[in-house]
Amino acid sequence: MQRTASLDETVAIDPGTIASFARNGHAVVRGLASADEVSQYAPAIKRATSQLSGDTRPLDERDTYGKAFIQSMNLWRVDRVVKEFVVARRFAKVAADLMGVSGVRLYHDQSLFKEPGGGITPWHQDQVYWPLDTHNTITMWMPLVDVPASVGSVVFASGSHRAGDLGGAAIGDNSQEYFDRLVRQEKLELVSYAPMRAGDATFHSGWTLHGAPANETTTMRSVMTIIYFADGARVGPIDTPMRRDDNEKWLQSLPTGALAASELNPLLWSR
Ligand SMILES: O=C(O)CCC(=O)C(=O)O
Repeated sequence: MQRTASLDETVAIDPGTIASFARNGHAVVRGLASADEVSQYAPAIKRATSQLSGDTRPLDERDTYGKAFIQSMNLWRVDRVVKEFVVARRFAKVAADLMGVSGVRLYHDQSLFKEPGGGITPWHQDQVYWPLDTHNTITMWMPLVDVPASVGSVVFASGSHRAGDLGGAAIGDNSQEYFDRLVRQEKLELVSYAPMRAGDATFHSGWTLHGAPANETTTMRSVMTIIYFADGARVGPIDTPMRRDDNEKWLQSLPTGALAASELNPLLWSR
């Protein structure tokens, strides 16, 4: 299909959204891509997701994390149409504007397809996985299909990013139990932006506590995400097996202290 969309055309984000992101650690930008633009990229994202998806077991043979979604990563490396979507200046500029930084690099992309009957996404904080020495990290989460309130769309704990590492460790049954208790004890405010239209996008900070309910519908919740960090950030401590694994996969094993700017981390937006 000849693509007419130009995801390099940028949009302005209103100051209220930027302030809300700083305060809460999450925000929504409705209509960041049009339905027409999404339809020009979704087929390639779906194909690459199938190509890269490792776990082909039926849902009932997977653990809690495995049931949450089909997860495929760095799709931009296998498909040039997906690459256009992932390196889009429009998305990267919003990421930079929300964090208030002058440039952003790619950490990695990932598609998260919550299957019909797929389970909860356990509570977690992304940055426990990331060996980056900055708090200026952000994920764009964009559904490729309309997501009604009955499908698992992300729930964010407002303000949780300000505390940094809350101690819940890796995503799974333990993090779910740990953070469920924390949410109740601390009476954290929970926010979801459902329902969402294809092309709406949420953004959350690397330390924002989040999870998602199960998908109790018969429709696949197809979502594409892009993770960015502030240009100039350095590789942080590689102090856990998870961070070692991430360092090898997304930062080409750069050592602690090096500029986080490997071949896999192109500069996607700079003022
Ligand atoms: O899509 C989901 O269910 C969870 C998303 C998520 O954890 C993330 O994008 O960091």
